[in-house]
Amino acid sequence: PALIRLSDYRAPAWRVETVALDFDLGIDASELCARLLLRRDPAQDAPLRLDGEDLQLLSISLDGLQLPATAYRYADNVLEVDGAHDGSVLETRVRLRPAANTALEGLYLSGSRESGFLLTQCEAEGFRHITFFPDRPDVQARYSVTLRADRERFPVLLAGGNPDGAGELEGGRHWARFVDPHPKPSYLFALVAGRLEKLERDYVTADGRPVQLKIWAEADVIDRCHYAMDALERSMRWDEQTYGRNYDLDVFHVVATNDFNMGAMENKGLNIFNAKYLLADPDSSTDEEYRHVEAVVAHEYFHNWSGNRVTCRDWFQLSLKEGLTVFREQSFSADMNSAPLKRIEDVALLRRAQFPEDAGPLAHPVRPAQYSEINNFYTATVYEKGSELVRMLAGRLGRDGFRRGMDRYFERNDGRAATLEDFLGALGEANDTDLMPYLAWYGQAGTPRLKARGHYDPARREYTLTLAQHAPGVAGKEPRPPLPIPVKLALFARDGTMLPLHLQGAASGNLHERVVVLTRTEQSLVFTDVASEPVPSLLRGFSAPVILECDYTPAELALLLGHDVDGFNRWEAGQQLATRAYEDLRDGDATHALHAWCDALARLFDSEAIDDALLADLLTPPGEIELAERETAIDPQHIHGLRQDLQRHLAERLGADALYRRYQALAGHTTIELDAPSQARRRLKRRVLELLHLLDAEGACLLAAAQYRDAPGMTDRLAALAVLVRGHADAAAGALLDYRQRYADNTLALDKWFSVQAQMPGEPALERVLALEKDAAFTPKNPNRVQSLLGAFVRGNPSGFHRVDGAGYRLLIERLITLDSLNPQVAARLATAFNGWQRLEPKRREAARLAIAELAGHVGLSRNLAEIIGNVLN
Ligand code: B3K
Ligand code: ZN
Repeated sequence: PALIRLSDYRAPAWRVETVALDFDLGIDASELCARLLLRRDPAQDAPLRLDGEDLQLLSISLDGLQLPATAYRYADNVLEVDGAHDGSVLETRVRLRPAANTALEGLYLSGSRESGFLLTQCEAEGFRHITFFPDRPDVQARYSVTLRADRERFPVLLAGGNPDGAGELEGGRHWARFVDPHPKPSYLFALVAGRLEKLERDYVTADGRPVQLKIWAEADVIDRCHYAMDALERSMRWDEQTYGRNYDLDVFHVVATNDFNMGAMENKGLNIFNAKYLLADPDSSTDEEYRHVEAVVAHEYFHNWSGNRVTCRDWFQLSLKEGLTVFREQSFSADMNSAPLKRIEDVALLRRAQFPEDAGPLAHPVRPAQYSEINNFYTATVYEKGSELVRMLAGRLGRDGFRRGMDRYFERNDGRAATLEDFLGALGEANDTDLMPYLAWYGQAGTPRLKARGHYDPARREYTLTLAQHAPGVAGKEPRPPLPIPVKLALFARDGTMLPLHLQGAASGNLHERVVVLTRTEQSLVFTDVASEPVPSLLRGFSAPVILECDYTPAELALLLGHDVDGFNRWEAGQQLATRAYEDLRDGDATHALHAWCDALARLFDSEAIDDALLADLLTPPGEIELAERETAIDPQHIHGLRQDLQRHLAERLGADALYRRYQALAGHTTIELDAPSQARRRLKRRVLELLHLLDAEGACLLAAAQYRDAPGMTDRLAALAVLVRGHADAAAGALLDYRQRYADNTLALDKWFSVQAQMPGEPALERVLALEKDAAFTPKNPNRVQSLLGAFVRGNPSGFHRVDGAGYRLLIERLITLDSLNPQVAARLATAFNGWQRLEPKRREAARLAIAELAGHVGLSRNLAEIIGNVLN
């Protein structure tokens, strides 16, 4: 398939000034008349070409005259029209088939024909499935949308923009019109029609605009939208206070659907959410899910400025809106909750999802240079690494400087389709500094490595820290120029206190922490007046998305784990120490790190001073995916076993008595409250129960069964269920049966029932997945359900999926073929589970290669799946 390249970008030859859409909505067939006022770029003489995929064209006219068949051609997803000029009005009528649309892109049906509703999804290129249009983000038009439908079947009619009239029609039909005063790209168009209930709240923006906030959902779940409404209000206030950004329409609609390809969508004035990220109540949502709802509500709301008011010139600039908006959401969540815990969670995600992506055949720069299918580039790299790049810039400019830069960026690019150069340019100019060197970060794939080594000279009381950066190797490419890498650092004395920093050549001051921006391949920093050999705490708060290599001794890491005041780096020291401990066990030749890790955690376990949630995180070693990243002949089952051993050692060191005591103390406080201490207690309780299970499976399963039975909310219930299922406990069957019945009508809760089983470790998982596919509630047509069963298995269960007999791989390719014919986006995402197969141990590698090659040879794969498989194989 053809590759689209950034270097081929040309401004559009034709733009659309206004567009009037007139829909006649029906489940099986909908008709749409689109009237486009066209503007021509006088400098280009290209004919009028509009995108349109699988559209049934009913009629076409130009400037009021029906066009003869000789005056236009529709082939290969392009409609070419003769005779148009600047100011022409093109009118097309098309017929759409929403109920037959299983790809969930364009106009489609959510739920059943009887009670479901119609909705649209246009990003990235879905609008061309709705009508003929220059479907690219640098064409921004003013929309007016009229919806007509049967009143009884479609009582609620919504589109983006402000309401502009509604009324009755003959034959039990009605209409509603919406006009959006803000020009927008086609990917932000949306409509919703059907039977929905709403929650409403009045809001007044800081600049005095009254806004009606309306959250819509099907009747049975509308009561679970209150938390989202609160989160929305918090997000709006925060963006006013932090960035001075106000909402800009009279209404803000948010709609929940069970049938959605991703998390949510920021359509102008009409956000559409996967119900998973909008509904929350204590009986069906975990604490983590509450946090996700808050984060995604904020993310989509923040897009109103970072994405909608200022959009992307082309899809290569996707991170301009996504990386920036993830960063804004992360800052918001840090302000609303615990900043260090949020940072830990985000970096853990980066390492689990983005680092492996960046280290394998699917690696791409934050600004890719080419793609075949843009939907394949909504990746952890564009989102999460993109956010890390913005974080570096924000750190570089400081709070006020970053705000100044963002004000400049919004002001200068409002209503425009911008590029990453526009972003760096505005931030830099507002601060009289050149940020263009950071562009290099956007253009190269791979995670850079940072090597640190320290040398202490007691006679001169000098400590020299040498930092060297290594770009990830790319065969046949010239060496890359060095990147700017901000390194936030501190020095610790051996008693755990922080030393004042006297950095040679830098302005003095009694600083205990500073940021040094590395700009060369290798740089040495000399600290003077250092009384004794220090322990450096580097990259504090994860100040740059790199892999740090520093040859700490286990005792030094234990010191940071015990004393670092940067919550993130404290956790980080523990992670590194745990990784060393893991290697001790793997290589079987030493136990220094293992003892240091267990001892340090045992001390913290008894200390009163530490927050329960942070303690829970400290007691958790890096996950199996992260541990695998460090190996070259990966055997996921072996890694699973070693990691279990590692945790068993820790549990033994903490001791059964202490663990039981702690569990009982935490269990005594069980509530469903969402305040931070209550959430923290639940998190630690879960962790303690898991550790207990490794020491005393029988005893822990009794506790888990009781916890399952008596749980006041989902966090405790699911934690208990997971311990039973993962421990292959006898009591698991009863609890699973109970859960299945209890939540028979609760789609989101049932998803977790599928996931928890798909993640049972080891060989038995595959048979369980096959059995669960036969459950009446399983359907390949619902993305959440597919994700909860197959996604959880292939991407969240390495020891279950990577069977040595290759059965996991064969299952995946069979399912991919079915899924691809229904929903290419879902299939392509699932296929990324093959990433990294080249580093499996030989047996599994060969089994994986055979399976992937078979799939690659299959005819008729979608462009989405073909691109992923093609890249994975290379
Ligand atoms: N912008 C959407 C993602 C669209 C994905 C298209 N395949 C959600 C978000 O990032 O906010
Ligand atoms: Zn986004």
